[in-house]
Amino acid sequence: MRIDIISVLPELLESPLEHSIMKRARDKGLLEVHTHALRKWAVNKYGQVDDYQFGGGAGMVMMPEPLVSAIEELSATVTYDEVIYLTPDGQQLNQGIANQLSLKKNLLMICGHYKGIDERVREHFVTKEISIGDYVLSGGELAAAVLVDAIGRILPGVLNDETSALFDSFQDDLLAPPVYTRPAEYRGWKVPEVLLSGDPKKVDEWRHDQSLKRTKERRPDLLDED
Ligand code: 6GU
Repeated sequence: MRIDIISVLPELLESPLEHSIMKRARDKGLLEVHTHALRKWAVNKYGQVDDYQFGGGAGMVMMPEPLVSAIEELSATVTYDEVIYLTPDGQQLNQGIANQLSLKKNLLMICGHYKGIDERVREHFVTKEISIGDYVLSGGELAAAVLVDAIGRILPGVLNDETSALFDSFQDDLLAPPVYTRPAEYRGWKVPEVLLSGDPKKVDEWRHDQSLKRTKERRPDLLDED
């Protein structure tokens, strides 16, 4: 998969996508991420990409010209399956959306800043708008990093057995069960007996029960969705 990201602050995106599982995905050639500084398409030599909003009010708006120039230049060599704008008023990201997007070949992401981007770019170029939750971030970059991570880690071949996504919280609409490692007893606190039993069927049953219990207690909304 190839992901291109347009941003006024591409530096903000780089570090989170250069380590751990994202690094592995990129090193294996399964995920290609290209960041693009919007200022490259600025309207003047001062690097201007934003302006005051019509109608008045505090806060700048990202101008259409730099964004459209960037989108059109990138689209000349790559055919994007989706042009995604990261915005707090978008559809809230969940595992299902990440799963769907992980099946695409090329994605273009646009990070907003200030008051956001000119509405005409949303109307004419953006095909999907995504938020990562009901709170406001200072820009779309961290949200884009979250989205790339959520997509990148489930690309076929990225995770191995040890890091398998199959048992993640949300992958089956249930929260993950509790996990334990050595020592089997620490300060008198014991690991549940069943996990030491060596009986894989019993372990699976226990984990499923724990997942259900945890989901009922913490996220009952996940159980009555369908
Ligand atoms: Cl995608 N952008 C910003 N600026 N804030 C957010 C967000 C996105 N998702 C939640 N809060």
